[in-house]
Amino acid sequence: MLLHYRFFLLTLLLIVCTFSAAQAAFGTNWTATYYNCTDFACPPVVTQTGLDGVNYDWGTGSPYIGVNADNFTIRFESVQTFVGGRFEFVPAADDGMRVFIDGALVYDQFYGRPFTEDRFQQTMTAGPHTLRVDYLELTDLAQVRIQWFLLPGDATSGGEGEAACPFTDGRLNCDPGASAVIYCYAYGIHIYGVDHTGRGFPSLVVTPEDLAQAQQDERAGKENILIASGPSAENGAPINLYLLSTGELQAQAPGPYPEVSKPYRFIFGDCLP
Ligand SMILES: [Ca+2]
Repeated sequence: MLLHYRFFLLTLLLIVCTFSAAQAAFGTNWTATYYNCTDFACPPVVTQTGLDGVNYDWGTGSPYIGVNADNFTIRFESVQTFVGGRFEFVPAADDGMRVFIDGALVYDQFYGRPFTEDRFQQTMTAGPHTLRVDYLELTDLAQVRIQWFLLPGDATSGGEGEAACPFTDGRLNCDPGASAVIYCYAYGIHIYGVDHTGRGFPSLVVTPEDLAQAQQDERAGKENILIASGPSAENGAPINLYLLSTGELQAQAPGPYPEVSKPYRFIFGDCLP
């Protein structure tokens, strides 16, 4: 049934938006383990599981029952699935933090300091990666956050209205100025909204099951079927992926200036198994 979709053209209708980036949780199913010491060399007080994102501001208070208001540490751990590409990570903390990706230390500012937001870049292969964030609070205010954004890929060829863009590590559209980028994998399609600074923001994941359901709806006579929806990078408004009655897929990012929308067409083969 899915084979039918291998030959669809993917048309993107990309509309420029002008608002500030939306906040969102970065990563799912985080585990947080709390310690009443500043070096993790003491028994843990408590462990939380199933947390969405690492984004906390405790002020001068305790982060959890039984945990100190000062001189504590928290170890956040999770496994996140990335699309392949170069990412910018944005760690921020009062006091300090360090970050490990797949066990390798990639950011180390684990010391007393006022709130500081930093940035570092990391190339991620497609698939699951382990993330670990060690957070340190000494005195006064306590805050920790980590975010990551897909950076624009290397453009090679292709253009507006053409299907000439080759796959690059799964990426379908290769226009560095596009307001969304599409990655295509055996386990589904990932669409990232791109904000005005060029950072990619996870928008929606379209699974083979989503596409199969859309095909069922198409056979039932429905038209312009909404397959999936997710937040845009610019203003959090949804990026919608539709199955059109023409058999094309179309992504729409709603915005105030439809006259500047740019259509892109892609051969949708190679996308699904
Ligand atoms: Ca502090």
